[in-house]
Amino acid sequence: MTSTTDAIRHIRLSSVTLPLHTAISDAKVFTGRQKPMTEVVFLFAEITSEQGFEGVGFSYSKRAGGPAQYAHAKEVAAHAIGEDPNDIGKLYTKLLWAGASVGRSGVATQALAAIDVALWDMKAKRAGLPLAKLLGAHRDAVRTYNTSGGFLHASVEEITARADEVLAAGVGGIKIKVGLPDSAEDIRRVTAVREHLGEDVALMVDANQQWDRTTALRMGRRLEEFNLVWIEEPVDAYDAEGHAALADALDTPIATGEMLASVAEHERLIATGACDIIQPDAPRVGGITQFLRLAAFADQAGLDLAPHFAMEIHLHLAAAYPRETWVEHFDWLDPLFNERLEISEGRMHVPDRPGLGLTFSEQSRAWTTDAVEFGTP
Ligand code: SMN
Ligand code: MG
Repeated sequence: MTSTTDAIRHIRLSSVTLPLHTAISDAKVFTGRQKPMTEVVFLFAEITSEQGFEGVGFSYSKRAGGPAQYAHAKEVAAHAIGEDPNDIGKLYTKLLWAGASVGRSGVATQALAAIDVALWDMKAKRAGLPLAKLLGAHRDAVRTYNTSGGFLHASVEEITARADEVLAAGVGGIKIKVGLPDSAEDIRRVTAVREHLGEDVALMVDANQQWDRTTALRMGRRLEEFNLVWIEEPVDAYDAEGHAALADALDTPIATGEMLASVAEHERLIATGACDIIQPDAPRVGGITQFLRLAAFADQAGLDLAPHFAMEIHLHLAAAYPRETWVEHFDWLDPLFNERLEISEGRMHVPDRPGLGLTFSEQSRAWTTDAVEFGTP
């Protein structure tokens, strides 16, 4: 009879830079607030226990923050060596206090997210279950929509061509970016894409915080005719009251949350009735332990859930949410993993493999810029 307790023997942290094929632009770029995005920096965590169980996890940052997440994780990871990997809440708290001086949100907890995800991956593998089933799945497949083809640097022709490809591959919806300096051009693009897709394909738009409240209301009213699944981040991510006013004024559902860096920041969004659909990002809020707390708040408030990015993690979390959800399809991360997620009939299918069902690829090793190890291999 093996002991019911185990111990963390070894942790490997690595910083991995994923290059993007094309420089990516959303509204924040077209209004000069950000440069086009050419890469995403990942913090990988790989954990091994005394009993030989393994867990993998990741966190990430775009444009800046990746090195900081890696640096912070390096400073606190050693405190997990020797601890029982099943005590995920205890470990999150221990590492949080090890770095308490830098707070309980943002980089401080995004650094912990990679370790937290790896511990949940290990726990599900120990149970021989896909993570979604360990958490108590409500479904084996989650509605999925594609974003990676709908950015503002792409022409309408490129967007519709990519949409045809992903819809043929089984994706169930398309999200395109809006928030151009010329709102008439936004409407032209949305009109053209809706006409191309027809009325039966789910279509969402994402303004990436571009509009002020007045512009957002005017654009929201213009967009009502397109029967959109949601309008995403119409105003500043932290303007909960502004989002709430739009949610009250418009028929089209309002979605937001991706930029918020803690559960506490999302709680305020929920308390003000800021959205119909909440879009948390597990790596961004501190990992799966924090995401599950947040999902419980959202469910209690009657919100729909559509987690942001990181489909490899969020597919499991969305499958375990009581209400029908959406998971966001990006093909960007595919080269990092040996496995591919199965998509068909508008849905992404929870892998029938223990844990997240992922292993890091040789390509991810080639894109590794630094690595450090703790404990004994
Ligand atoms: C997004 C994702 C990735 C890069 C830029 C913007 C985004 C989304 O806002 O909703 O996917
Ligand atoms: Mg978005």
